[in-house]
Amino acid sequence: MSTMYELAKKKYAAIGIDTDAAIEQLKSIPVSLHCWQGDDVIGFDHDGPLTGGIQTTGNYPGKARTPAELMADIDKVMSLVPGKVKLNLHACYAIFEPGEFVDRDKIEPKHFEKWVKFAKERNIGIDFNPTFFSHPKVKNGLTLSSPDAETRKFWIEHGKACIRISEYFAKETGIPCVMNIWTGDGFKDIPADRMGPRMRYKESIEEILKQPFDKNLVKITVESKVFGIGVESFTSGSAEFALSFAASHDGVLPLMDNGHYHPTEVVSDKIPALLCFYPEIALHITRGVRWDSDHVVLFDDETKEMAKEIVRCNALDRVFMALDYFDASINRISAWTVGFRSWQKALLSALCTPNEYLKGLQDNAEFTKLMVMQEEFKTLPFGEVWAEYLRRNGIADDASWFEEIEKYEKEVLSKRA
Ligand code: RNT
Ligand code: ZN
Repeated sequence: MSTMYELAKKKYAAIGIDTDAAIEQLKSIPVSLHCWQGDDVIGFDHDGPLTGGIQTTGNYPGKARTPAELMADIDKVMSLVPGKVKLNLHACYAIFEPGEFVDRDKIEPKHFEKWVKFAKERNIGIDFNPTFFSHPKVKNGLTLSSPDAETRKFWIEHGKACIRISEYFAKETGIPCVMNIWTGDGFKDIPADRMGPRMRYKESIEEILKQPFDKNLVKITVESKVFGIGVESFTSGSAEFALSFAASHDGVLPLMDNGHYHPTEVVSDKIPALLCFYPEIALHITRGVRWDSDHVVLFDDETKEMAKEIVRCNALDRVFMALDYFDASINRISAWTVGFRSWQKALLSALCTPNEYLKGLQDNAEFTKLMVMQEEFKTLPFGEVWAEYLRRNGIADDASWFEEIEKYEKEVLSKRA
């Protein structure tokens, strides 16, 4: 054990923190790694661009073009991050046989067999997302909330197919699958009817939920969003809509993406509010810069605050954590790696915070001391605990991971011209 870590451990022990226990605990907590950082949210089931309320920017060379490339890239990331990975797939990442095409309302578990093999070989679980965007059947910007019955039907069938696939993932891997419903449905300009689309959205999700499934195996979540690119004035799946839907439907959980609120709202404050009511909740962890820009997650204040809330609410087993961002302007493997490591850092830092002691100060109204101590703890030698966590995960404890990426870029990514 390094002497530096030994010293850090003592410092933490003095404030009642067992850093060895924190390290052990974090090792077993799954965090979902989004496959879509690897190819700018394109997938394999269509040739067109990304459309429907989200946007990637940048044209950094080397994006994955095939399932084999994407899997190799995910492997590279997994070799550079500590902690327990779960794989997050989107329906548009279905893998067809050469010459085969199956539309989204008809996809089956067999189109994800290769992903299941990939997950099983790595002993990881899979989360899933129906893809309600980048498709010709998005009619006038609407899917499940469209006034056109045929359009709604197509997307309802897609949702049901995705529940069947999610259940297949859970059964095959032995790990429950979180299936998240997000649509970009909305309007660019002021609508004349706000309730109609929302009633249709509600009824459509209810139709999807008629697909029988085991609620212990598949966790359905509904993700809200305040606005999107091209849907600045109205979204069907607003925050109130998603929360109320989850609250009133058995087995449905709310999913909060921290890029999906007004810029002065913080998800860290919403986490404990929802935990008062829901047995489980889900998160998309991202970094919005002025808008839902999906920048790479960093070890910044709000990221730390979200992790702190999960830990101090004793809710690590009640919050499904998934990364969700896509930066196409920098090396994608690096984007993935930095984001995953940042969230791991935030969790470890939260586990190394004397939360009970600080709560005590708050309850005793010792607000001066609370501020003083919170500031004191910020400069504890956390870097040494993080380095030890990396070592115990078999990961280099310095920045050499980036050299690996530079090498991979030279040898693999640069050849994908
Ligand atoms: C979009 C939502 C959604 C997507 C993924 C790809 O704003 O955050 O979660 O990012 O489904
Ligand atoms: Zn999201």
